[in-house]
Amino acid sequence: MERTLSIVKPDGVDKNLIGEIIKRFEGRGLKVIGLKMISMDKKEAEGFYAVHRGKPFFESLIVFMSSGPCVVMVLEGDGAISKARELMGATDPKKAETGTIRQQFASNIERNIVHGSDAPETAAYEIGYFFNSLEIFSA
Ligand code: IDP
Ligand code: MG
Repeated sequence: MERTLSIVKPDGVDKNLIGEIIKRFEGRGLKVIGLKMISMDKKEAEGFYAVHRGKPFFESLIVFMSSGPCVVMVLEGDGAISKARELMGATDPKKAETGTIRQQFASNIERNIVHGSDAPETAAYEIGYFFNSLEIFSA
């Protein structure tokens, strides 16, 4: 069993894609074991994306991620990290496989609808960033 942190980003919430995205994760056999809507200020978004500090797209990414509410969720299942990322598609929607969330719905490489952790260590950090143990419901 593995856990991953996913976010429906502000553009995904704005486009009414919360249900669509959760449906795809659940349809792939991933269990939603934590879920909430939040709104990050710039400091909170910077903390979440700290690994990207210094990159050319960092400032713009922080403005975007703090521009409106997000839905954050913890998903659990075998291979949860790679399954979620497969469903999301590549970071750049132009390079994302047909039928993936980003290929179908994303506007551009920044406004790409959804986040998913990329490794067990980052998943642990990202889950702990938004959820405490009382907010996660594992079988
Ligand atoms: P990922 O979300 O597919 O894991 P990362 O490389 O971790 O991609 O980048 C984090 C987020 O930063 C992306 O989802 C996207 O919103 C934004 N981003 C990444 N690369 C670029 C870029 O080259 N231009 C603008 N935004 C970017
Ligand atoms: Mg990433």
